[in-house]
Amino acid sequence: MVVLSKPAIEQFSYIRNSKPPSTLMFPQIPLVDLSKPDSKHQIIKACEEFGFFKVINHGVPLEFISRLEAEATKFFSLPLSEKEKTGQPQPYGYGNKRIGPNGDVGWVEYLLLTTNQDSNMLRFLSGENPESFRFALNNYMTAVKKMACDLLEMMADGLKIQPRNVLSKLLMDEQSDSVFRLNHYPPCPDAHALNGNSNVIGFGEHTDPQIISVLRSNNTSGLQISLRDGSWISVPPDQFSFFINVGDSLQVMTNGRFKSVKHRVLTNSVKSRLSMIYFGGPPLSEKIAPLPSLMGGGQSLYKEFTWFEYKKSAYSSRLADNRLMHFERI
Ligand code: GA4
Repeated sequence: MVVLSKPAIEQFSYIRNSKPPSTLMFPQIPLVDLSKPDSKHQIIKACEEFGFFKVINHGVPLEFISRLEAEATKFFSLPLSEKEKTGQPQPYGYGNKRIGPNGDVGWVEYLLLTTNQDSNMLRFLSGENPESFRFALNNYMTAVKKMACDLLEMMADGLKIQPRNVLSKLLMDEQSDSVFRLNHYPPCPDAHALNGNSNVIGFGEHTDPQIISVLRSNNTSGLQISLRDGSWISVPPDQFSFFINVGDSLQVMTNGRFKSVKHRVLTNSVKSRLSMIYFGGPPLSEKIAPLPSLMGGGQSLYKEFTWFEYKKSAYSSRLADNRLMHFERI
């Protein structure tokens, strides 16, 4: 997967978009500076309008980021047979082109890990020095989880919900069903390159099922988000910042006030893209329902369900499916 040749690309022509995607560079992606006193209001606005924003002055040490990036690059440069020792993704492990269990494919290889201590996959990591990979992962995940919790507390404040840890406690719970993903998109030279983005799908359009996702990538473009009108905007890469997605569960907990954002990744025609994503999820037994103070005396837009039920249904869906539809009240 690391060295790509033209015939290899043609072999996987089924992950090509039939027509070049229509993309817009505007409007601007909301930017939240965590060092500013009004950042909680900016977060609320961004979650309502886009379900997506970029964070600067986040407090995650750059050393943790570059250390994990170096370890991930080393891992993806290993021979395929070594990477496969990590185990087939069921759903956790090393995956190549196949995403999920229902036939989705992309021009991507990845490592999908659970962050849950009980079933901690980090012990299966292969490579020359799994210990230093594990160390880098643990440092990075701890710092990013802390930032995700801070953001959720700022959201609770901005929404005037008490207690302020009502959302963050779900990620802090020992049983939190959070996931970590490293995605490597090898360069994909393509005749229809658009501003450095090719029209080959790296990771197809989808929303994230969890509460919040925290993404960091290297300086290679490819990520796009969908706006309400169905158009796609390219997110300029920024290796020093984080990008935050509202997940389906947070959409439900805010009774639709925050929108989970549809996004996708197009491959780059010349550069490799490497992204690291923390998906903050609740414990499996947690009921996912609108927070009472956000109902304003009105009805829940959703039927009641647990995270286990939602996850089970997600794993029988295709990537692009609208997973929340089955849980909406008519
Ligand atoms: C999308 C968000 C996360 O990457 C993920 C993905 C998961 C997987 O790759 O195993 C899913 C996808 C994601 C949603 C629908 C199902 C499950 C692939 C798929 C087709 C790890 C997650 O939690 O949901």
